Amino acid sequence: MKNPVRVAVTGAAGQIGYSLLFRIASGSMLGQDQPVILQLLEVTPALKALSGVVMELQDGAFPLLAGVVTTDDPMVAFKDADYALLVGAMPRKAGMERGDLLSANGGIFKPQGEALSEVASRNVKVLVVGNPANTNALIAQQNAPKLDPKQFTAMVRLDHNRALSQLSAKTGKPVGSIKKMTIWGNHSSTQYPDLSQTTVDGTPALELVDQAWYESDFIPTVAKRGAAIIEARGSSSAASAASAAVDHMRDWALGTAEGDWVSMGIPSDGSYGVPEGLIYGFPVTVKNGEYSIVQGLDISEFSRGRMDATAHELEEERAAVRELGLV
Ligand code: NAX
Repeated sequence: MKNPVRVAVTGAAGQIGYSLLFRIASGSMLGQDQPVILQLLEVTPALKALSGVVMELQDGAFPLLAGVVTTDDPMVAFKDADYALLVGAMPRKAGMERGDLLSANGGIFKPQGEALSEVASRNVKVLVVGNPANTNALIAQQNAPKLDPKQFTAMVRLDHNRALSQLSAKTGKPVGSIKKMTIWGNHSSTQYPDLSQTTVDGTPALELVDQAWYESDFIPTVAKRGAAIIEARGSSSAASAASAAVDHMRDWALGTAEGDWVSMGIPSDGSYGVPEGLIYGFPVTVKNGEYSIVQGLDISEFSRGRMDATAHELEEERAAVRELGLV
């Protein structure tokens, strides 16, 4: 058995936390030979609810769960953390302008970035789930000068998984037969779920579906799936979001499958003409805990337009948080 690693989770008493913590404790994220110490951060009023979640974690009797810390102090939650999943965020409320939303989230992600910079493991892998995830990741990253910017990522994996399942349903082929799916850009309605490289049982996906379905059905269904779930369930996606977070971290820690790739929101290095520094969804492979952008893909005119539109939205968000002095 390996030595335990420390996994920090923020917003741990929330909906996503309620699924996520149990998946991490069970070994789904880091493997069945990897004990974990959970370091859970919540706002002070939610600590009581969190203590109930901790009782349930204890009652799970997970052999890999080597300890649980609960706190309302980021400096405690992130101390020596090897992995940090930043789930807690300020949701958009009715009538809230984007500037208000970004400013409220700046109040969360700036101090969390600073705390990670000071006390986390020097190799910490950070995943931001809380929305607006890409720009929250940028805020945390820009306030963590002692860490490598590449250590900060945002979650587009739920969109990636939604795209796999939509294509699977359309073609009648299992999800496992689908390779090389990509979500480019922002985790928002401007995201671009790209089938141009995707294969189903080795056949190009775009030979199996028509362009009209791709443009008018597939892309909007994936991009608006979150709203459809709120409409049906009365609350936003939680278990599927937790599952996607587990997938993202597992692949980052343990590597991607040969001959395939996954989508991660990562700092752009300028690849594919994406403005440098934006936290943007790219196709990536992972080896030895390091991700690399898949290079050399042909970008059609259709793809170019979609990729630029979502980049433009992220540039606007970046300009807004710059103006607020958050980055
Ligand atoms: P909940 O409102 O159920 O839980 C959020 C929790 O975060 C609450 O318990 C709250 O007390 C806590 N929190 C707030 N500020 C905090 C702080 N400064 N430090 C620590 N904890 C804090 O939301 P939930 O459904 O769990 O969703 C969490 C976030 O994930 C939201 O921002 C949501 O929009 C986002 N999502 C992101 C997705 C993605 O694909 N990137 C998909 C699912 C989800 O919508």
